[in-house]
Amino acid sequence: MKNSFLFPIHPKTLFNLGQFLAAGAFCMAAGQLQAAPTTIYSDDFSDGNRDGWYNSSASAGLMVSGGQMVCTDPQAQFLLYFPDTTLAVGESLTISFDMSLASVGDKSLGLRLGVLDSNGGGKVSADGFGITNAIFEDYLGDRVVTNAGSSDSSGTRISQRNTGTSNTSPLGGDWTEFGSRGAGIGLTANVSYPVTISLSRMESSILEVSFSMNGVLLSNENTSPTNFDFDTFVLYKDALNGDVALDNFTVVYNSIPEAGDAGLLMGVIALSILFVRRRYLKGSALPVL
Ligand SMILES: [Ca+2]
Ligand SMILES: [Ca+2]
Ligand SMILES: [Ca+2]
Repeated sequence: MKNSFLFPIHPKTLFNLGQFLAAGAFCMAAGQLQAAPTTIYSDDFSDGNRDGWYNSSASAGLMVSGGQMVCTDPQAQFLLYFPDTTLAVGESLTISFDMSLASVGDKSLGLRLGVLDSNGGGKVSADGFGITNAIFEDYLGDRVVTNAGSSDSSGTRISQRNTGTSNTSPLGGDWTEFGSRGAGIGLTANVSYPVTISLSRMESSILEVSFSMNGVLLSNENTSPTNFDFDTFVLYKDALNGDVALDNFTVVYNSIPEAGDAGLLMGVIALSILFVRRRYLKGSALPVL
């Protein structure tokens, strides 16, 4: 066979391989348009443990009971740290869970949900950290505040957290609002509601925050976001509401695969093979590498 020593693979085989790699490069490039969901935290509390959750009050106030996590503190605040996740353009983070209240109070801003970033600051590592704690001063992120009841002029609001020495409550303090509706969410006691909070980086400087619960959907764009990375979820409820129970808690990162480099490499290999095949079929000498 011609050039069998220098060219042990038949050129037609290489041509087919070149086509295959070119197709692979195209598919990987196209794959960049598709976000791939990865669950980075999940707990249905069936194991009896509240892994990773910390309570602002004494440990006994936050327990796993009946396959749910229940907080019996009148003024409840508890948090979870999940893997620090930075959103690129096109990526999103979705936090989903089921939530119920043993009784529903008509309290302005009486239910608060935050998706924050510890921002290089400290992290709580034990229960009893309090409603305020200096460790939270530099936390960034977003919150939804609402009235678990329905009649409330303060309504439901989405805001971005500002840092500062006075900002020692993770869900109180200084916030910049970018979305609202003029009513609470009208929960019924002892009904389990699916809750979803999604943060989507639409453009380099646009973060869309969406909140869904009990038929209420609030979705607004923050056009001056101060951060795109998150590692903390925190929930606060006022004493006018009864015990709060969470279940089926998940944090899902919808990422865009970093396929650009691999796709480019495959494309270069494919073109090289096609070039070699063309030179070979013309009877030219193989390129010296
Ligand atoms: Ca668990
Ligand atoms: Ca459960
Ligand atoms: Ca971070």
